[in-house]
Formats: sequence, C-alpha cells, structure tokens
Amino acid sequence: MTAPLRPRPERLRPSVPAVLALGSNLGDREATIHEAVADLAAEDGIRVQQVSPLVETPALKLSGIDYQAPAYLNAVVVVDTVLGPHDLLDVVNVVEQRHGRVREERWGDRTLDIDIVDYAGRVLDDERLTLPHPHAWERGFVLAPWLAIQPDAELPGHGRIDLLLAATSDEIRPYPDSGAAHDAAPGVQLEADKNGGGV
Ligand code: A4P
Ligand code: MG
Repeated sequence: MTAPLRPRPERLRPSVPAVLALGSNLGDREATIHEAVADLAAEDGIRVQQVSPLVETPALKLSGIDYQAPAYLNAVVVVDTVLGPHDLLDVVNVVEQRHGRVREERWGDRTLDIDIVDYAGRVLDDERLTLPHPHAWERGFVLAPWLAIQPDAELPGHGRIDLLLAATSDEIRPYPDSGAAHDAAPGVQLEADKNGGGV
C-alpha cells in the first residue's frame, strides 16, 4: 500500500509557462509597466522569460472604443511559474494594488491591469478565474504584443494568434510612435538571458 501523497512544496513543483497581459492608461503609464514587470520578476515562484515591446491603444470601454479616455500602453509578458493559477492571480492582484489600482468601473480607466491570458494551455472557469482570458482572442492590444515575442503561439480553443490578430481591426501603435519600440522591461534581467540568451 502506498502512503497518501502530500501536496508538493511549491519549489518542487514543475514550472509551467503562463502569458500575462499588462495595461495602463492613468499616471506614468510607461514607468508603471516597467515597475510591474520588475515586481513580477522579483516574485518567488515566477521567472520572467520574455517581455514584449510596448504598444499604445485607444481605450476599449464596455460601450466601445472611447477616444476621449486616455490611451493605454499595453504589453505582454511570458513567465515560467511554479505557482498554481489562483496563486498566480493573487500575485498579479497584489502587483496591481501596489501600483494604485482601484476597482470602480468595469473596463474603467486604471493605473494597472494584469490579466492571465493563458496558463499552460489550461481551460478553466470558476468564480475567480477564467482561462484562457475570455476576451484575449479578440483583442489586438493583447495579440499584437504577444505575437511580437511568440510568433507561433496559440490560444487554447481559439487557434493561432497570428490568425486571430489578422481578424481584429484594433488600432495598435508602436510606442513611442517614432520607429524604435520601447521594450516593456529595461533593466529587468530575463531568465533566458541569464542562461546565455536565446529566448
Ligand atoms: N478574472 C477572471 N479571469 C481572469 C483572468 N484570466 N485574468 C477575474 C485576470 N483576472 C481574471 O477583473 C475582474 C475579475 O476578473 C477579477 O476579480 C478576477 O478574479 P478586474 O481586473 O477587477 O476588472 P476589469 O479588469 O475591469 O474587468 P475585466 O473583465 O477583467 O476587464 P479586462 O478584460 O481586464 O479589460 N483597453 C485597452 N486599449 N487596453 C486594455 O488593456 N483593458 C481593459 C480591461 C478594458 N479596456 C482596455 C484594456
Ligand atoms: Mg482585468
């Protein structure tokens, strides 16, 4: 007879890939996203593997695109994590709060939003978490930065992200709109670089 298994300590769990989408349309948007990526990289159980360039996108509200609202900066980060999906959500919520996130209006203006777009290809829907993120498949501001770092990526249940992006009509501008895109994580040493480059 075998003894019942104890839950594995976090550090012994295999790490899995996850895709996070960051957005900010209030305050110093660029600094907030840089700091949030650094915060994620500093968390136990999360290794930041890839960070997209920043893109600038008009605010999507529940009523549609709102050109009167401040525009968003958006970025996508690929991580490896030993955290379960709900623990990862707890961490991203703490990082949002650290950067002054207040929840007043759904899809309202915010200093920082971090969504879990994909967690190891898992499909899940409970009272706290829906995976993949229910709107990622139709959002250019998620798909475009993600495609820039993972051109062959697929979204579970929806297919290749290059095809999904081609089907959107969202306005996505590189940021700043002057040629060279800004990396969303200057100064953050990526795990892949630490291991000798080549993400
Ligand atoms: N939740 C469920 N699934 C997830 C997931 N996969 N990742 C729950 C993150 N959270 C998830 O989110 C509401 C609840 O969703 C959370 O309690 C969490 O348990 P919230 O951040 O409190 O509120 P929200 O962000 O206003 O609502 P929602 O529906 O998550 O909105 P989205 O989808 O995050 O959209 N326009 C531009 N241009 N760029 C943007 O980044 N972002 C939004 C927010 C709207 N318009 C935008 C942008
Ligand atoms: Mg959200």
